[in-house]
Amino acid sequence: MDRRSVARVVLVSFVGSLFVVGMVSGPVLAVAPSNDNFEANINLGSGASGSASGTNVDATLQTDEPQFIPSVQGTVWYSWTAPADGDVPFCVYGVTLADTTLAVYTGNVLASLTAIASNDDGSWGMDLFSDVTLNAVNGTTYRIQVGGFGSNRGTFDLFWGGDCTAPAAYLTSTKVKGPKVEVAFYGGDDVTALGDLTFSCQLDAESEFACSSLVSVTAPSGGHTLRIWAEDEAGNRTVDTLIVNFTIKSKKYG
Ligand SMILES: [Ca+2]
Ligand SMILES: [Ca+2]
Ligand SMILES: [Ca+2]
Repeated sequence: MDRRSVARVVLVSFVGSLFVVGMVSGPVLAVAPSNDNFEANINLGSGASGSASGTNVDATLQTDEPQFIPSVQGTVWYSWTAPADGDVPFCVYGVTLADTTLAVYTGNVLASLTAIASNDDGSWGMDLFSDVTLNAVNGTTYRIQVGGFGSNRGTFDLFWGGDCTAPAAYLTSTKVKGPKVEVAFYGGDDVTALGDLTFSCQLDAESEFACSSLVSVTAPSGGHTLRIWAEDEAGNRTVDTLIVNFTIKSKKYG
């Protein structure tokens, strides 16, 4: 066998081996996010505010990993160092991740972390996303654990240091009295104190007006819609409009 033939045999054997390796390895294996493990956390730096996009697809729980509720699964990790003393909100919103969890710890060893704050479903609203407010201490490094509730996996956005989201407006009661309707409502927000929220109302297609609970409007007989929005101190406005449908029945008010 001349040198060229030997080279050809070697090449064919090598390609054959690759093929066999390919056959043996079978389907593409799941690849966990780079920050699946606590020790490989992504450093967010020490900015007073910021955001990061991530995923917990194929993320796992480690041995000795803290779960603030047993349903915390599929976790990924971040670190952030406080640039000053003070309250700093952190929130995580799912993009394709339907039900998030969020917990913050201090410490350098997974098995002996100190829990600082945690949340499953937003403390200010009624969604499945998560937010906490850290009473941050200048120079302290916080370990941030983003997870999925149970089997929930997907992509998410993590925010800190700002007013994370728009407030929500909720209905308490609706009372029709003759030509008037009285609507009681309240708001919820992640940062702004409830007493500092402002509200706008709109009857049917008329102009918006500043309002507060209890709002009373007069309308002719027939069906009507009152729309209500809340606004927080950062100017975020309710995404899901509170819609109150009512009917003025008395003909003498028509
Ligand atoms: Ca993990
Ligand atoms: Ca949740
Ligand atoms: Ca807000």
